[in-house]
Amino acid sequence: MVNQADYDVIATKLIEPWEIEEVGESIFISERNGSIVEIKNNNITRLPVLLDKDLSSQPEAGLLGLAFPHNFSNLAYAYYSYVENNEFYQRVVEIMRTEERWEESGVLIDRIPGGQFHQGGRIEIGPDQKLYITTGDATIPELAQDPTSLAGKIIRMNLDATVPADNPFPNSYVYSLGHRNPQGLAWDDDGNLYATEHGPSAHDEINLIKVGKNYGWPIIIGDETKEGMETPVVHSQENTWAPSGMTYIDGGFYFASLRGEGIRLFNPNSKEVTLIFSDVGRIRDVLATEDGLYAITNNTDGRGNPSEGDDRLLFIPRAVLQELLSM
Ligand SMILES: [Ca+2]
Ligand SMILES: [Ca+2]
Repeated sequence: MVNQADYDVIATKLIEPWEIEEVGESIFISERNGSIVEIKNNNITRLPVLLDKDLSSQPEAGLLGLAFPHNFSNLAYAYYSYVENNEFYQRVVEIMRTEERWEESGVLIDRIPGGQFHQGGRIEIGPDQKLYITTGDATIPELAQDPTSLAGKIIRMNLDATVPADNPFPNSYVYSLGHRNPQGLAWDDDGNLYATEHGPSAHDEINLIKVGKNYGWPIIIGDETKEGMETPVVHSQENTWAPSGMTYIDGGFYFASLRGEGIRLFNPNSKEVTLIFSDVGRIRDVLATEDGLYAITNNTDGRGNPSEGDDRLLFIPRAVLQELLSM
């Protein structure tokens, strides 16, 4: 376990933070109410994001995923939930930074189904420079098995919003299907993609995502098997992790846990999952950098018990992680 003395508090009073990104000297954090916080050389600035649609305040919704191209100057990508004619949707957009704010400047994909719960919302640029997006089943489980629906999928697109020529289904963004509510994506050094997924009452999953495969929801859960469907690499059995963001460094996958309060380490060789950090409440996202592991708590969205200074950005040095891995 990481001890109290082994981590630092980098920022406090974040408001419903969702995702962490690092660009150059800056750490960016999305906040579900529609802001982006930047932390640079101990300075914290918060800019509003001007969006073309009315941000949804449904549970688990709002301004969610963020991704930055490697040549970032002022254009990035974001995933957000919105309301239109009393229907809930999500879209992935390009956002542009100006002096005073961020502004929506283009739409990459629209009308991803939203619902009462299960909005997905993690977006990451993969080692192949494609944009990967997790979507939830929007609380309509059968949509996850419908290859024509964008709900309950992992989606893959080019950064110009076209469909990659090597996607598994012709003219489709769908990369894998049969997901309930995946909220974490990370690649190992060999380019293997793993995803976390919220299961139905426990049975939370870590899946090795292979192109075009079906991950079973709502037909199989836990250890169940079925022809043509993938069983998770590991799942939480009768326990609850409520896994959200995931990251990879030095041979280990680290993932945030909400109801299972803390950070867990998934070892892809042993397939073991170990709680390595706790006692700060719910954790929404983690990000590994050259220096170590950043994590954001998630205690201010009504489902947690906020402590003084919540929500907070925490940092665990890489040497502390390496010591854990060697044990
Ligand atoms: Ca991201
Ligand atoms: Ca599954």
